[in-house]
Amino acid sequence: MERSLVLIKPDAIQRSLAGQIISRLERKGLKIVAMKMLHMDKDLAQRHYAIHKGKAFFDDLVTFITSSPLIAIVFQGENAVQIIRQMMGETDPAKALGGTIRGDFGIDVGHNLVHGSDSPQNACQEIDLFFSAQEIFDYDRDLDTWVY
Ligand code: IDP
Ligand code: MG
Repeated sequence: MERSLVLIKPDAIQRSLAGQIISRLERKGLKIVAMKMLHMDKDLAQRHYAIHKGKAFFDDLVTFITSSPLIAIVFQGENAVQIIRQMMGETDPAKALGGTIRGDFGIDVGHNLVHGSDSPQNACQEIDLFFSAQEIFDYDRDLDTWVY
């Protein structure tokens, strides 16, 4: 079953939107298999966003993501990566459709509330940055009979 790394970013925590964002993903049927609150340090931020190194917004991005604690979650489900990207909406909240997390709650591209992995392969690498194997839970939910 596919997994995706979701970060409830510092702006979402500061604005008390964590519960609503997690709830949306949970209600979709996605299963939480790992979760922790942490304050990202510069090293982890630079590794997580390594692909953006050299871009104009990189320094601001690292400053923002390390500015305050966040919640890291591994969600599991069929097509979890694509489903979460759709539910997040476009990177720029000004362009994200209503009904998406960024479309409903955000305004500025630098404060877009949530991260979700963009491919199953990147999801595996990102999950490894945040969680050890022992921190990821393998368990059954009775309701999966009704989700799938
Ligand atoms: P994504 O989060 O939708 O995958 P990416 O292109 O991977 O978007 O960019 C990573 C993060 O970098 C974005 O979520 C956003 O926080 C930030 N970012 C992207 N483009 C800009 C920009 O033009 N200005 C400021 N921040 C940006
Ligand atoms: Mg991305």
